[in-house]
Amino acid sequence: MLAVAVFPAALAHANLITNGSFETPDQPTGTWSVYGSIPGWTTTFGPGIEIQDHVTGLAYDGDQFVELDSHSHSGMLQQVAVTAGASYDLSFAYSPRPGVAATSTGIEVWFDGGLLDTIAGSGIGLSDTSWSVLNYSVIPTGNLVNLEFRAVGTSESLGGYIDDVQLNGSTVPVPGAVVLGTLGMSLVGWLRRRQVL
Ligand SMILES: [Ca+2]
Ligand SMILES: [Ca+2]
Repeated sequence: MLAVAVFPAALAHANLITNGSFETPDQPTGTWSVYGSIPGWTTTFGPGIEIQDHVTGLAYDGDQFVELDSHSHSGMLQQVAVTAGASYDLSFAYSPRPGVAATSTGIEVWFDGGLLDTIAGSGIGLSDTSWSVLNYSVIPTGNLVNLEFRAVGTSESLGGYIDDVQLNGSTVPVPGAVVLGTLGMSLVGWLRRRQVL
């Protein structure tokens, strides 16, 4: 019984997202490409997943990140094995593309079939990326959950950037949690510790 008690605690800190930093496939430095799929992620609509490596701004983690307004608006999805009803911390880094207005840098975050958040920061006046880390507390309803990012706003091949996507088991109980049933989503007291706008 001791092993049962200890093992889940160790697992709770493991990031469940595959290739959340978008470091594979290895994109040559100074180049970008649009992919139909990459390890861990598949295209849900649009021309595909753009990976940049030192093209227009530095990554938050490692060398590479994703811009989902690739040739035009696209979406990408990862299915993650989780425990239904357990609490998880979802986080990722977001930056507007330098020089691009907030009307064109929107990113929607969909979790468990529901819209979790919409983010759009202004890149006007930026000479490099300006990353913000966003955090949410989520409770999946099933044992296989969909996490999807979608480009929104003006579709013209310039948009918001994402990097370092993580889903970690939460060890912190959520007091007074209210489960929202809309759109089949269970979302408990999502937290945004830093506003982008
Ligand atoms: Ca990265
Ligand atoms: Ca755009």
